[in-house]
Amino acid sequence: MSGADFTPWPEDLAREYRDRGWWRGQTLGAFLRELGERHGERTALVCGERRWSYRELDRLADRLAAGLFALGLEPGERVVVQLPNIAEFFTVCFACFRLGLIPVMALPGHRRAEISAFCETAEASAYVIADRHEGYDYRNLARQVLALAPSLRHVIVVGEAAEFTPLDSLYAEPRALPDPDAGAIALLQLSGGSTGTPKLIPRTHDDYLYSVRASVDICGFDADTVFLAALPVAHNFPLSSPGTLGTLHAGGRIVLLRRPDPAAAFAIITAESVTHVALVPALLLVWLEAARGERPALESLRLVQVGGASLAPEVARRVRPTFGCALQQVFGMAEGLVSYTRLDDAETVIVETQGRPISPGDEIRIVDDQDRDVPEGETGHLLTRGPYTIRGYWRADEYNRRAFTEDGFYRTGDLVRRRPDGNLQVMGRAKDQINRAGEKIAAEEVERYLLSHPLVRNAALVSVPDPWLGERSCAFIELTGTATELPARLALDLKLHLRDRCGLAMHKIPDRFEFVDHLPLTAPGKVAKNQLRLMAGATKRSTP
Ligand code: OOB
Repeated sequence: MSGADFTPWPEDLAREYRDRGWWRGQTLGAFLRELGERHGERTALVCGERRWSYRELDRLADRLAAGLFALGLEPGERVVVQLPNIAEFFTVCFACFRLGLIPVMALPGHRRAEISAFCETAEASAYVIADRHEGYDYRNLARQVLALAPSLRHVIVVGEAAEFTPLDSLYAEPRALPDPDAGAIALLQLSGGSTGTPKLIPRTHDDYLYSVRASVDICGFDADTVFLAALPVAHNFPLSSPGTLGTLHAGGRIVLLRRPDPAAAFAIITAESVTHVALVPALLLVWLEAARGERPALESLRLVQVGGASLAPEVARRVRPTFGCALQQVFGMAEGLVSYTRLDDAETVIVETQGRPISPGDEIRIVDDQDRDVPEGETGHLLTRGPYTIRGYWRADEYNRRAFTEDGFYRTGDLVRRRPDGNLQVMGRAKDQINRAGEKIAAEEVERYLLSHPLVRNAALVSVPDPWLGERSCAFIELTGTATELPARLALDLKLHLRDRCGLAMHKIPDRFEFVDHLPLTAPGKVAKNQLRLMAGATKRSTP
């Protein structure tokens, strides 16, 4: 693999991480093998009516790895995996890990723009989808993506495959396959990003498994854990913090939820005696609201983890009385660093802070705009490096020079302060991103697509506070002289442009449009986004 695919940790640090037992030289494929042997007939996974034991999961991964090998896919090749919360997500990922194929963790909401960008950046050889999910036909998406991604040789479908390869046809007689190198890339996570094109995050077997094992210890997952996967399983939080992989490591049981609406969630929590669940604040709010008045019988719940976006203390305080269980705040990023409040922390710490990093090897710096450390307790930019934080994005040499310091610290783009008790508090964000219900939107990406509309001369996307989603997006548009339509008509036209012509995921379509004669500029001539945020807060909505 070329140096640009993956920036390695310096050799002396890598040695230290191994010496301290953090990196154990185990691949994710071997991890499942060990679990299959240790937990055999215990239930690993519940998906609707299906219940798979650890042994079955292990065996299915072997059979699918053999089938992918027979298709001609070779170690190191990339596979874009876009599946809802179904059991096949795990057979596909573990089959990839066994074979040394690298899954790219796409989310169900991604559409042509995102998937074709992942295929192009990763030079993906295969794309795995479900036939339909939530009324959307992914085979149509695959047809569009195929036309744009010359590297794609296979589209593999869970369910009705149409002209593509049915996943079920690939289960073959297991064959001996060489175990990949544990220091190699296991998977490519997606960055929330702040640039025009999505960035891919190379995570190695060694570093990813370390974060999973250490998270299990911190979060108290054990063989009695029944983890409800309510968020999209490919996301780093429900996958590894400790998430589904942590549940497997602990010998517990994963329960997959296809749609996280509270009625379905509460029913399955009761039916399966769910003990742990990971939520984003927006989803927590919906669940809290649904549980209002009549407290649902959720006696089995022991821990609700909340992360991905800022959780207001007044909302955090409602968790214990409403659900009768503990809360844990999780501040993490797909690039690596994860910070947890601890289970035995005082209630005020759990409610008011985002906790402490996983590892003694996590290095944290809080700095000003010139990269100088701010005085203890003050707010600054969070920089981090450590045994499970990447040193560079996948094939992004130029961007890496900005996103990392010379000595390898990742610039998170988050503004934090550290309290005297050592707990971090997220105070805001310096990166040009909108955090909409935990889904990250890179402003520049949406602006680029808006600018491709013939009536748009300039565009800027900013966040607006929202009581339910945390943040909504508002697009400020400077029109070319020729536009004569009414604002509502123009807004609709722009939405359709983004969705249909650009093929952008729905969560990136601006929630609101404002049309202005001129975008305000700062002295150096950049769009004054702070001013736009104030304007967005002050103006009434011009379009529904
Ligand atoms: C998680 O990962 P990503 O990659 O989707 O997003 C990372 C960003 C952080 O840099 C921060 O801006 C924001 O999401 N964030 C939070 C937060 N947790 C994440 N902002 C405020 N409070 C929090 N608790 O979102 C992620 C990955 C692993 C575990 C948990 C979350």
